[in-house]
Amino acid sequence: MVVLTGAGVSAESGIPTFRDALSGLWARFDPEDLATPEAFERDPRLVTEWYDQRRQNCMRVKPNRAHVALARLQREMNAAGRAFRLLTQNVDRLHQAAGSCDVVELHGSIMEWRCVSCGESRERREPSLAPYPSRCGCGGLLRPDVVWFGEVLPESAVRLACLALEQCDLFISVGTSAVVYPVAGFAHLAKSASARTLEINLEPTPISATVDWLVLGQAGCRLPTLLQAAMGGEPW
Ligand code: BJW
Repeated sequence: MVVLTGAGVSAESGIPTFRDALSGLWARFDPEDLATPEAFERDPRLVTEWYDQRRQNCMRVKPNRAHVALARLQREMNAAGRAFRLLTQNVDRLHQAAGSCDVVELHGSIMEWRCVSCGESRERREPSLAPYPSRCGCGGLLRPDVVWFGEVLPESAVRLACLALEQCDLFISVGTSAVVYPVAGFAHLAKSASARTLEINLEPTPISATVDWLVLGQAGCRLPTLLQAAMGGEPW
């Protein structure tokens, strides 16, 4: 089983999505100004401050019922000797906070910051990375270890994702608009491997017409309900 998550899974924890019309980050900020290597080169102060505010928000919030259900699903699948892989585009580390293991972070993590000079990358849990632009001990500029537009995804993450997709017989896409490539192509890859496909989202997306089952609604409500019906046991 392969589960792919996007920003919608963390929305109920209080992390804004990107493309939701009213509350999405891209409704208020231009990604060209903040989420590209060119933006960082142009204005590292603006970019690091914006990402540090978001990092601080990620440290304040808690996993929701969708994160918790996915962590339990992994435990139950593993206990039954079945392979399970969680792929996420989310940078907030809430899956790990809920107890998920070996999460494949396709777009990196906002909790990790990398020095553009010495290359050191590590988790930053300090209350603030001010003054901006944030700097490494070596004096080089720090950047969040996330994947910006035009950058390639981490090779190891893509390799693990492709391996899981080639072998998967059930693919579940939750809370992603399925517009950002290459990840938007994963449902298609799963189908090519003859997997059955399920999508959970508030609204239809570009992959909705091709999935076997589309469930409309909030991930924090729909996922536990579906998993309770499929797996039984204590309420999810
Ligand atoms: C709920 C809910 C609830 C809400 N319950 N649901 C091929 C074709 C076309 C374009 C390209 C292509 N290949 C490459 C590109 C360019 C580009 C791209 O895809 N652009 C498209 C936008 C057109 N891709 C790239 O640049 C990628 N790199 C790459 O391909 O390298 C190779 C290459 C390089 C150069 C040239 C050619 C090839 C890198 C992409 C990096 C994306 N980075 C970001 C920012 C990360 C850092 C940060 O956090 O700031 O990643 S952008 C942003 O989008 C973030 C997300 O991970 C990603 C996906 O968003 P997601 O998770 O789907 O969120 P939303 O907001 O879009 O959707 C939320 C969904 O949840 C909605 O559907 C809601 O309905 C739903 N929802 N509440 C359930 N409670």
